[in-house]
Amino acid sequence: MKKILITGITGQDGYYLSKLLLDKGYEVHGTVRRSSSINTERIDGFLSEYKSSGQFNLHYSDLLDSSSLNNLISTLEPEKIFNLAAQSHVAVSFKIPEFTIKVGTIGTLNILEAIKNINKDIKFYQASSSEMYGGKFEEKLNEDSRFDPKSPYAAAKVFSHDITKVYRESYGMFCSSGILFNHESPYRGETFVTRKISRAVGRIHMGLQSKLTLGNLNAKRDWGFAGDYVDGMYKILDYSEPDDWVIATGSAHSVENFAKKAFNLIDKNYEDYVETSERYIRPNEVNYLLGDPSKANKLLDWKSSTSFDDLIKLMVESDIQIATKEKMLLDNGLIKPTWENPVVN
Ligand code: NAP
Ligand code: G4F
Repeated sequence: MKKILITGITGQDGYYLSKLLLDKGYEVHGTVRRSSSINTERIDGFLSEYKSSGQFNLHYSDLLDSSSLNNLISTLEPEKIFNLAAQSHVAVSFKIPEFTIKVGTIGTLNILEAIKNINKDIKFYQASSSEMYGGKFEEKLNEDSRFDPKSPYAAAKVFSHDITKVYRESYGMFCSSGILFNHESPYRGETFVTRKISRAVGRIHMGLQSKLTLGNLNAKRDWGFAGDYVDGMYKILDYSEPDDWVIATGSAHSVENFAKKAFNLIDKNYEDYVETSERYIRPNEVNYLLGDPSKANKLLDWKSSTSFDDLIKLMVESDIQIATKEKMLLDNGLIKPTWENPVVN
């Protein structure tokens, strides 16, 4: 069975990519960080489903621990490595810049060095980001557009994007970057804006929350479905040549529009519930991100297949189910009431 290593397997994309690869018959290995509480919630289902077959395996590591990465890569010699690990929250990157930058730069370098020294045939995928563009102008962004990072997170991603290209060109290694625009799902972290909204809509629907506090409602993003985007990641490493690829839908919407549509699904007017606070305004805002995925459409035969409205519906319906369970546990005194708005960023 062909082996794949995924860093950041416990995250949103780690879940969807694992699912795709397990369905294709790969032996999936992922790195997890030690934490004081269990952080494998998204992938626990795979752990039990593939326990006896050994098709799904987790290993302790950290992108900043080159010894564990070297041991793991030399022991497994995977066919491909998907580097999804990052401190991926842009607002948080202003609060913990040193950690965000170390993981987002040295972390990537550690893997590239390990591949170079252990087996140059291992294919490498770098999770680059549309944040690298900075979003100052209302333009469609492609693989040749200029980077203008606006946060420690984005600056680190630019470094990793560039160093991936350096290893590709210097050592003939198969190193590709997917410049992914925002992608969301019911598995999205609760402090990213789309999930923060869908979670609040679910809780408001069940009478568990009364207000939703957001930051910049005018920011626009090209939002797609994570399940579609991991297919793009797979196709990027399956292509004949290593390269850089934009993965996006080609449409941008405002945060306000996302909120309006999400509240419409529970027959409520968002203006009655959404308030704004300076607390969620970033030191430097990325106002507008719109991707041009023509190259991936044409050469990878990849396209986003979930509409904006369907994505919102998927997320809201899932969060109504979660809020329904939460209410039942609360009503039976099995959990304590949480504070009104359970998310911090
Ligand atoms: P996510 O849900 O935040 O997952 C991030 C993953 O990285 C988690 O598994 C996390 O582990 C792990 N991680 C963090 N620091 C680490 C470290 N020092 N060593 C090893 N692992 C570490 O992010 P995502 O949405 O799945 O995104 C996946 C990747 O794509 C990230 O690199 C992100 O920056 C990039 N990206 C995402 C988007 C998007 O819209 N989702 C768009 C473009 C690019 P814990 O669970 O232990 O925290
Ligand atoms: O959901 P966000 O936090 O995502 P952001 O900053 O675009 O970053 C995400 O997408 C990137 C790809 O472009 C990834 F690389 C990155 O790892 C991450 O997955 O914020 C989206 C927009 C921002 O303009 C933000 O200012 O929503 C605005 N916003 C308004 N109110 C808010 C809020 N964002 C958050 N997180 N929380 C709010 O209350």
